Amino acid sequence: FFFPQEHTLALIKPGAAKTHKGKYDIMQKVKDAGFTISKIKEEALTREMAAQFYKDHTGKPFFEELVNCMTEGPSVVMILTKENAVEEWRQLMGPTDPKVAKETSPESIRAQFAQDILCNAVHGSSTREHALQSIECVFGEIDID
Ligand code: DGI
Repeated sequence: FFFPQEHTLALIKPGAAKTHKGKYDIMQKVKDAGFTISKIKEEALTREMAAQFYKDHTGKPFFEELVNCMTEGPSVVMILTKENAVEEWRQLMGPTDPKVAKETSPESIRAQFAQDILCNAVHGSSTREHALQSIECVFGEIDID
């Protein structure tokens, strides 16, 4: 059988990446869920990069705080590869609000690792198009299998 592989950009936000448990337990969950980590690096996002990730939220009341939260320290940035990776990574992340995540998806990363709705442990691209743009923004133009 041939399953077409898809790539997504996944990120462990600074608040979670600064703790050993946050970083390594989240990466273990990624592997247990069957994703291949095609690229990984630890890097502090610039405000421009954070604004690009969240361009759909430009102008919202929480936008500045969101950019602050994303740039307060190093993030772990990964390209994850799997069939249907964009959607499956979002499922593994769980709902944006950790209170909702704990109620509806207790196995999700946000249920287990999020501090609050803004510093909610992880980020993932919402569409294939956003994934390609964010991958290029962080890793430049690269070839991935
Ligand atoms: O893709 P998600 O991270 O699940 O959610 P999103 O793309 O709708 O929002 C991006 C980030 O913006 C999210 O991780 C946290 C923040 N955010 C979204 N909705 C709210 C919010 N922050 C606050 N304070 N209130 C919100 O309603």
